[in-house]
Amino acid sequence: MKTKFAVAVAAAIVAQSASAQENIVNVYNWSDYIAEDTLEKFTAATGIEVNYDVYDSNEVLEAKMLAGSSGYDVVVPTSGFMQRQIAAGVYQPLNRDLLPNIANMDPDLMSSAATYDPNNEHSVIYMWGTTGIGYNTNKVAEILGEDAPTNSWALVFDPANAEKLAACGITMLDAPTEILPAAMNYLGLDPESIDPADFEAAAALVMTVRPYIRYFHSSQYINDLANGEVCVSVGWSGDVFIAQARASEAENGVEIAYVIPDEGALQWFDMLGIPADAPHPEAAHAFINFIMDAQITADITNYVWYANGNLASMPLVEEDITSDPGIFPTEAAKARLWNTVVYNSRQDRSITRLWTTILTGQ
Ligand code: SPD
Repeated sequence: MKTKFAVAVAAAIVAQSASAQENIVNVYNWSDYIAEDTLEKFTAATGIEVNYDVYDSNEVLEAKMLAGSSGYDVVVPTSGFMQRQIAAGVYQPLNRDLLPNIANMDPDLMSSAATYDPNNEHSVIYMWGTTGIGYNTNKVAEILGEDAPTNSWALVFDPANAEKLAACGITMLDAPTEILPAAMNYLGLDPESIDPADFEAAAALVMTVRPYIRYFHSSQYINDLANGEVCVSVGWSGDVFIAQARASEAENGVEIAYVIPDEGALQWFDMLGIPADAPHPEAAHAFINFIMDAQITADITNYVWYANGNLASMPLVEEDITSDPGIFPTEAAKARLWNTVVYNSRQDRSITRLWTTILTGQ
């Protein structure tokens, strides 16, 4: 037994030092969420090669994290999801000695994020944003008139509007923990409610507009909005602005706007974390430290149109981004934002069950 154990330990040490010698970092991030040259610049600065994969759903990331042995060194969960993954032991504490650029982070935003990760022990903010409505200004005005309720969730949750907009294409994120709270908010319920009756009421509302929704998907809408294939998307702030920029580059006459509805919207933080079993933790720290460089973060915000948590980067962010209330909400809008809720497994099962019914339309 002793010999077998010794052999296993020796093999583990060899494997560990082999992987430590690999100058690689395996990064798993949201799609459309990094500047064109960030990875190249990281490799040039550190000599570390990056393997980069993307996802567009917290549920997909969570399944991989909870299964373990993902092989990823850096991942980017949203705060509420991250909290329960931390509780499940999925992330390792960050070594701040390896993260000198953490001094660039905005203390107020980091303290908001600490609600989900006390003392920011396992994570730092990557980007943050809101979940609101992207729409094709001309098509919506053509169909609903100049008085279209573009500042309200009624645009998508009132069946009379949704029915009229169905032909030009309504889409929603495939993100139950974002769509159901928005529906609760529209119904006058607390969007942070964990009452199963409120989940049911929200799902029932979504079912009333379900026949008019072209699809539920969390990344396809960027190009579809940009090329006029769809006209209204419940989507993430930066992604709608990316659609706007793509339409403008294409000079196709499509004009896209993003709105945080007057009733309010979800505000979320996407966090950089290192899985407990990351094969290259030092390279992971080097990557996170590099991202927290003021210029690097500013370059990302300037490219993906998401707000970041890096105070030192703000003077380097383009003025048309810092002054856009869809990206940096006004104080009045901020007062109407709600937060991601950390659902327990029972609540999560009930949400998943309702969402399956919505997706299948039955
Ligand atoms: N294209 C990048 C999208 C990032 C969205 N983050 C998810 C936030 C979930 N609340």
